[in-house]
Parts: sequence; structure tokens; C-alpha cells
Amino acid sequence: MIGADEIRARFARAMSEMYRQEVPQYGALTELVARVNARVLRDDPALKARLETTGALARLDVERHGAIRLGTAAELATMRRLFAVMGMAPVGYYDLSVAGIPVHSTAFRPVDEAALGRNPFRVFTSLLRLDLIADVALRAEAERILAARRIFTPGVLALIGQWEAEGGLGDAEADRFVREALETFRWHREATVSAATYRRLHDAHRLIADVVCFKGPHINHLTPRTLDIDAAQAEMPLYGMQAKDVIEGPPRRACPILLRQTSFAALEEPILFLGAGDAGEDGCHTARFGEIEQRGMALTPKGRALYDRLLRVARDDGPEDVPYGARLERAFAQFPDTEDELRGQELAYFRYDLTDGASLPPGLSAEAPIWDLVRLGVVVATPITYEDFLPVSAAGIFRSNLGGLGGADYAASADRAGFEAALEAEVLDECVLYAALQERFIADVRQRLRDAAAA
Ligand code: OOG
Ligand code: NI
Repeated sequence: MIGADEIRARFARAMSEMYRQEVPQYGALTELVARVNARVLRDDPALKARLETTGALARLDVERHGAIRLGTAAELATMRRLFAVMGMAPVGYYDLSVAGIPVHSTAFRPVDEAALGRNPFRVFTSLLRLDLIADVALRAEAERILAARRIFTPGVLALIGQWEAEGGLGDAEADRFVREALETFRWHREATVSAATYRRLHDAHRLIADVVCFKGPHINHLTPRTLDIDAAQAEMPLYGMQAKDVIEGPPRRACPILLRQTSFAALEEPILFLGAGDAGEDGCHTARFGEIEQRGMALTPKGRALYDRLLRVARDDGPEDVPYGARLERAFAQFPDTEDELRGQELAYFRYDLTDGASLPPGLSAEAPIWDLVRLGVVVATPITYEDFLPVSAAGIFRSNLGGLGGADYAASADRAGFEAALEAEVLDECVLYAALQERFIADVRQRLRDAAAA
């Protein structure tokens, strides 16, 4: 039997190869990121050593996230079953309607430490919310078109069923699963509708046309992880890429938090609409783009609340003539930027490891406050990496790649229950996962200290 981690690793590799064929700029982007990362690791041996201990270095070169947009509840439920075969579970609920984008989303990703270390492949998965479309006739038309499409191959459906019944796949079946599953994410030059239908849906919202008019949910970007997003962003023009002018997320910091992302504009790609008779009608569509990300530490609910507040301050309070980057820097001056402060104020999650060769000083027990164990050098604390996404950033990425978008104004309404009903499962709470991981690290070091004391 081939384990879920291995199937995910094979799938991520196959996806990367397919996307490289489909979008040559993706190849250039991964080269740029690899060069920047090699330079950072060469210039910062302390960072390199830390990435080695936490296992982040081993996964860095294969680390990718992608994104897809689905049209129906049934597609989402089956997608959940497909990702389960690869050990990926839905984590987090993201409501993007507040930002004028008629979708809500989750991230499918591995959840436990070992699985993330093996291959942290994640897919930001959105479900179109036709309930937010006011035009009843247009909504009905979109529903009719979506109801008729089949985005999964019969082969992959059979293999998902087999995996669910038997709890695994053999070697050849795993390869076949990867091949068949990949079909769902492929780009199709042929639209499933006429140019006139596309235009109508496009005029209601570009995103609706992107979801409704094609055979399947083409993967729209595949993002490598960089260790220095400012350097990578600065070099993008050398590779002929036009980056958007702001990096989404927090500003550059001594102690990176959460997630920073930037993207280059969507490609305009030729497509073929259904035409009268045999002849199709030529047209074009923009959906796919490039993106890079830099990951920092996961924040506790308290840290996250502070992040959200300062982001609002940067956006709303700054004088108009001060550029956004400067406003962001100024607002985030209030966010502590040393690991001791971040840990002391419980703003971020940490992992704990025994210091090499350390033992308990006399008079201190294994149950001593973790803070004391760190202060006395028995235990070393390292931030836990943020493995998720940020709704405001995601909205910014969506918006910049839908050509500005503006105008759309929905009665903002999160519908987590509706999303989970479509998913036929609950989404996991990312903070619960990080807190449990931190607790496990603490329990482990205490156990090791007790064992050492007893020996
Ligand atoms: C997804 C955009 C969100 C991210 O990294 O925040 C995203 C999409 O455009 O479908 O990928
Ligand atoms: Ni992305």
C-alpha cells in the first residue's frame, strides 16, 4: 500500500510538471525563487541552521500551493474526498464576499507535523456563491451549465471509492490516481459555452465566467515559497514579470509573521467558444497568474486580532498622500518584533526542543514553567510556521488578477454553515491545530526531561 503522504508528493510533483508545461513563466518563477533562497541560506547561516532543525529546509524546494474555484456543492464534496486520498483536510473558512468576491473558501492541506514535513502541498479552494448573484435568470443559466459538467474522470471516482473502502492504494493504482486526478486541474482551451453566454456571465462578474464556462477548475496558480519576498519581488522584472505594486500581508519584519504574498498579472490566453456548426469562435480569457509567498510564524487568536487591527489602521487611518507601504510600516511598529516578546505576550505559537546536551539545573523540575526552562537554556523555542492563508490578502490576489474588479458590492454575509453543508464536512480550526502542536512540543520536552532525570 502507498501512504497518503507519498501519493501527495507524487501528485504535487506531477502538478508542478504539468503547470510548467502549461505556463512557461512558472518555470522562470521557480528558478528565481530557488536563486534567491540559495543566496539567503548562504548569507544567513543561523537561519539555515534553524530551518534545518525544524525540517523546513528539506521541504522548501517542493513547497507549493495552488488554487481552484469550484461551481457546485457536489464538486466541492467530491474534491474533499479526492484530497483525502492525499492526506489533505479542509482547514479554515474564508469569506471573500466582504471584499466583493462572490466565493467562500477553505484550504486543503496536510495537518500533522510529519505530513507537513514530508510535503506541505496545499490548495486554496473556493466555491462560487451563485446565491449572491441578483439576476435570477443569469443565476439559473449558470446553474444549468454547471449541472451538466463532469469535472472528475470516471477512473478517479472509482479509485477514490476504492481508497475509501480499502484504506489505501497499491503502487500502480497510486500512479493512476495521480494521472486521473490531474485531469481535473488541467487547462482547457475550449470553453463549454458560446461567446455570447460567456460575455453575459463575464459582465455579471469575471469570476463567474471563469468558473462556469469551462470543463473544469483549472489550477490558476502554483506558488513557490521564498525566504525573502522583497528580494524576489525586486528581481521579477529581470525575468520579464510585472509584479503588483504592494506585497499583501504584514510588512517586512525582523521576526516574520503570518504570510506575505505578491503576484504577477494574469495571462491573457486564447480560447475557443462554442460556435454555430463546427466552427468555434476565437476569444481570450484571463485566469492564470504567478504568485510567490514568504511564510512567517503562526499567530495566536490574540496575535491575530492585533494583526487584523493594525492592518485596518494602515488601510483606513493613514493620510492619503502617504504610500500604503509606509502606512503599513508605521501601523505595525506597534506589533512586538522580538521572539521573546511575541512568546511572552502569547502572540505567536512556538515549538520547543531540548537544547543539545542540556539537563535540568538542580532545584528545577520538568514541570517548571516553560518560560523558565527556556530562560535557563534547557529548552529552545522556535516559532511554528503559519501553514494557512489570509482572507484580506487572498481578496487582494483575486482582485488584482481579475483586472481591478471594482464595483461588485454584495450584501456581505459569511455562510460557513452553507459551505460546510456543501463540503459535507466541517472545516478544521487552524488555531486549534497550532495550539495542539505547541502543547505536544511542551509535553514532549517535559517527558524527555523526566526520562533523563530518572536515568
Ligand atoms: C485564489 C486567491 C487566493 C492566496 O494565496 O491567497 C490565494 C484564487 O485566485 O482562486 O491563492
Ligand atoms: Ni495563492
